[in-house]
Amino acid sequence: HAAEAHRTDLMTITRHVLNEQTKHPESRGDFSILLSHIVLGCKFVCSAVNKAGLAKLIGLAGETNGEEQKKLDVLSNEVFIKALVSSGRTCILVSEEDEEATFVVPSLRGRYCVVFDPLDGSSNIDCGVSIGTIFGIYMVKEHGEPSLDDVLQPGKNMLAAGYCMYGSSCTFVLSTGSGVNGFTLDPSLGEFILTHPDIKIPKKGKIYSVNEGNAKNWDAPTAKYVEKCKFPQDGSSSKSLRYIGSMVADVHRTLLYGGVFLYPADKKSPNGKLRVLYEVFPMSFLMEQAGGQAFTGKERALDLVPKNIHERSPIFLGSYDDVEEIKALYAAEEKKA
Ligand code: P6P
Repeated sequence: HAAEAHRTDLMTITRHVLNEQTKHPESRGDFSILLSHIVLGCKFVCSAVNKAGLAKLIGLAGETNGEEQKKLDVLSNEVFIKALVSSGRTCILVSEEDEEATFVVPSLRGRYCVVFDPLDGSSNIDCGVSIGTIFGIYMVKEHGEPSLDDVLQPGKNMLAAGYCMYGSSCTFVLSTGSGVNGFTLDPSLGEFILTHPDIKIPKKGKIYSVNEGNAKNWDAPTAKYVEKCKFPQDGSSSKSLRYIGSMVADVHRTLLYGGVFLYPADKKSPNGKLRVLYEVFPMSFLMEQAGGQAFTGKERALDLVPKNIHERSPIFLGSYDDVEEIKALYAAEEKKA
């Protein structure tokens, strides 16, 4: 009967969020409405990505912010901006695709600020590697006109964060501050169904995930840690290297299987490559909510206060014990300095 009940008791993402909202009686359902618009955007991108190869949607759409843009990037960004503005629940939007933040017109303004990368890892579209949408949600600070201050908040102030991975299936992973849950799109229903309740990352893992091609530019603690993964001195077996080069895919594997994902600083890019607001913060938020942790090389990632909306930061995230080892190596280096 349990299996039967389970099959007929469809826990959709909408129902799940409504259940969560009961913990916040003060909310007027605004968050659920906002989330339903993010989910709508993800459903659109999922279908567009799946058709990309056929519809020849891909192709270069010119250069901006230093990276080649594929049409799907631009399309996805427009869909999310329009969905979020029309939700009537947002007031500032920051997108990886837009140099400037979007300030919503007063008539459609709400209390939430959304930071997002509409299609992270898009350089992988052509070869069929999983890519994804990453987002974080802040509450606007109580004051008059919305300003960039409302989005230049430390990641620990986020109310919610998540990603949607477009791969063999479409998986939506979300935390609203009380744990992490995973939902899988059932295309026949057009609904995300709860498939990974209360995800917890293993305390220690056997996988490390980093672009070894940057090894010549790493600082000493990172170099030492990776060396330790490959040639453990304590007789333990070496770790496996898994690196997909698409953050959502690498982080999703880390969340489910354990281990650690690193995008360190290096001599060429002293702040690493990944963006604070819509890559580092949401993934760090999820890792902490799943019992893991996230470190920048200097501090807890969620304590960082960004100074500009496209700021980058080094990031070490994943299983609690693995990140502890990295923190110890940086602390030892600090002592020498
Ligand atoms: P690298 C993809 O372009 C991305 O922004 C992330 O999704 C990914 O983790 C990272 O860059 C990969 O960077 O330098 O290893 O190719």
